[in-house]
Amino acid sequence: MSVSDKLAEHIIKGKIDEVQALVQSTLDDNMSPEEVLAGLMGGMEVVGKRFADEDMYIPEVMLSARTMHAALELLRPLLEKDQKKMKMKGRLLLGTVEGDIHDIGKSLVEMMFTANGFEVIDIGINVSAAAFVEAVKEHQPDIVGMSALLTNTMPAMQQAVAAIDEAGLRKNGMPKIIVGGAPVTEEFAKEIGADLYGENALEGVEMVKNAIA
Ligand code: B12
Repeated sequence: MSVSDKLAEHIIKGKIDEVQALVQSTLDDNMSPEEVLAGLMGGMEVVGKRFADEDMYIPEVMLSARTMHAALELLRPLLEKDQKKMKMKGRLLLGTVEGDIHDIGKSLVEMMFTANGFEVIDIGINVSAAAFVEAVKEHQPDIVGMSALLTNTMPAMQQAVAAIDEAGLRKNGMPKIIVGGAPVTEEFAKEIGADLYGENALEGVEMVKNAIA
């Protein structure tokens, strides 16, 4: 079994200690953090499929999610290591929208933006439209990022975008609003008045870099 497959298997089986030990040893063996991440993501993909097929249930999926977070924490310092040398590119305010508690994708977005020289303010999960508005007032971000993983929380994303506009907080095209998450599409992003859409965390970084360059 390849190292990537073993990493994936630990995620699927929710083996926190084992995944941390393996991540550490593969990094010590000079496997790149990006390759390790790809192996871990492979595991989450299988979890997603098994969940959909009712081959895995919520408690097991939660354990896999916790395992993924534990593994990501080990990658964080490596992915973010060059960040201090960079001039800050902008401030991203990031949250998962109201009704939604999925946060693994958001964590990746947070890490990728930090790794690329952005300051990230993560306001967590289940963030209401009003809480987004308050946070925009408080932190004055250059970019607002919203994540939604459930089809039925996509309207909350629309409400958050509308609330920011209604509060008069998006003037002259700033802050840029970027949305993402498995059910979100570029078309939906346009429809709700978001500026940008990223299919994944890295694409999100590229979209934002181009938009605020
Ligand atoms: C893990 C998981 C859970 C965990 C979450 C734990 C946690 N801490 O996050 C738990 C068990 C709690 C959970 C609960 C539920 N879940 Co769930 N869950 C998943 C699962 C298996 C994986 C999600 C994940 O972490 N993927 C890995 C990450 C890396 O991917 P990602 O989040 O998509 O992020 C990537 C991109 O989307 C993007 N991205 C994400 N956000 C953003 C934001 C920006 C700005 C940008 C640019 C990019 C971006 O970048 C990331 C990659 O780089 C998915 C299956 C799937 N295929 O997605 C189901 C899934 C999302 N869940 C689902 C459901 C139905 C539920 C529940 C309603 C189940 C229930 N009956 O209670 C509850 C809802 C709870 C709630 N209110 O939110 C459905 C949603 C169906 C739908 N379309 O509405 C899915 C698709 C499973 C399925 N096939 O049925 N879930």
